[in-house]
Amino acid sequence: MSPGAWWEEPVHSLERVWVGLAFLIAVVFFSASMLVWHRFGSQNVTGRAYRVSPQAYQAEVERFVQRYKVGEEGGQPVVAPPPGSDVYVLAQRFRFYPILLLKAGERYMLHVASIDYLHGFSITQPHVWNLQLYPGYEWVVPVVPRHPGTYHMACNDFCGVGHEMMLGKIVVER
Ligand SMILES: [Cu+2]
Repeated sequence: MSPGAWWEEPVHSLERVWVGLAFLIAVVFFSASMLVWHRFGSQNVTGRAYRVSPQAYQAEVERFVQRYKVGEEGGQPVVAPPPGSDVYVLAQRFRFYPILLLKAGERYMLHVASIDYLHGFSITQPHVWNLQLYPGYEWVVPVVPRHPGTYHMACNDFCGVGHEMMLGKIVVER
């Protein structure tokens, strides 16, 4: 070892301890964020998207509405699907269709698609359901609406004159 070459000295045992501790903390935080937070956190929902034609999707939504319709509100059907089932929302300029009536704490498979242009589907609090609806693709997202209340999803992708009035409704009952 040449004189003054500190970098060639062996690592001190305390330094090994500190490196080990830092590594352990990194592992703990990584696990907490990737495993625990993903399971219990209130971040945005995740799902899969499949190719679908506007006609096929519209027909599917219509079947869903006919099957579980329980009423009407402002010219829109109110649909109450059973817990555990597939539920459908269709987006088009400038509305979301139909109105959903869901049970708090139950799991649903939420299908959402646009049948014309690019739209957004955004509920922010307390459920974070934020999806971009690219025409030709159908989102299938497992959701559990935990909090009873009335929620309005807004279109958050500008889609033309009338975009600002594009609001849908989901009612979550106890
Ligand atoms: Cu829109």
